[in-house]
Amino acid sequence: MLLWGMDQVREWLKSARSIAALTGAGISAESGIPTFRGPGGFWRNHRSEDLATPQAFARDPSLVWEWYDWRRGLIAKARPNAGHCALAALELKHGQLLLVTQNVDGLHDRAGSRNILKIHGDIWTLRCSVCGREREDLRASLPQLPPRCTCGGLERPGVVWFGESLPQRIWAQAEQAARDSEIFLVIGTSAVVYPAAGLAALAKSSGARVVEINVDDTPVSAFADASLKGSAAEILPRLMDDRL
Ligand code: BV8
Ligand code: ZN
Repeated sequence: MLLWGMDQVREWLKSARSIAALTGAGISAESGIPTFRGPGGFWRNHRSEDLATPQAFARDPSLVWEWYDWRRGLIAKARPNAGHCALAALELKHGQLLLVTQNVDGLHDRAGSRNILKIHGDIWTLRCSVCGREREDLRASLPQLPPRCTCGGLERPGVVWFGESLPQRIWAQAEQAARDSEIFLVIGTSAVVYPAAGLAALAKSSGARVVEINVDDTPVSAFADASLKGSAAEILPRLMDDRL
């Protein structure tokens, strides 16, 4: 299958009526946030996937909260990078960009993106595990771990854990965005976590051109129309730059 290069992708983006993008941990790597499966994918010898589960929280809520509090601290010190900013600029310029992110770090928001579907939730949201009350708490380090709700219930991070279903309405919008897209960008994701990883194939089977941006090959590389190898913070600004 013929693979297209940067220039062709830039042309596609200029003429596309609808663009959707799926992002993963790789887009935040250059902001100093460890990815899930890269070298930083471990915390105190725990696999991320073992800590991000309802079972781990039931077993040891303090340990799980120490991990999330550590991640919140890292993210609070981080800044959106050129990759996040390029997507925010594309949304502004194009108006029809829908951003589906697996990241819970909030860096797309801080970069100025607005049309964001957070299919795995948000680390800055806390939810009571008893009454379900949700609140936003932006303090980098929480005064009390685990935090408690006004009802006395344990609060948990407002993220989707492994074995938990994604928020239905947001997921339905993400699937529709994949179906409606003419260009579907797949940026910085290893494409192994489902159902998110299935969006690229859904876009492809709905007639979209799939463009992957990753430093490495992934299962999407096999059917992408363009697979641009390199870092998101380097490639995305160049794709958006019409002076080039
Ligand atoms: C569910 C929030 C219904 C929490 C996360 C079908 C087949 C197999 C398994 C399943 C299946 N369906 C369901 C499952 C189970 C499971 C799953 O997919 N397991 C995997 C591990 C096999 N899925 C679920 O449990 C989902 N729920 O299906 O509910 C149900 C329920 C029960 C049973 C059946 C069905 C819920 C999944 C969501 C979990 N929550 N995050 C938190 O963040 O703490 S997932 C989390 O991990 C992230 O959000 C993200 O989605 C994923 C990590 O993946 P990536 O973001 O891609 O990051 P990764 O480190 O892997 O890769 C980084 C990539 O970037 C690499 O490719 C690298 O090369 C690249 N890169 C690095 N640097 C750069 C770069 N690219 C560009 N520039 C750079 N600079
Ligand atoms: Zn409560």
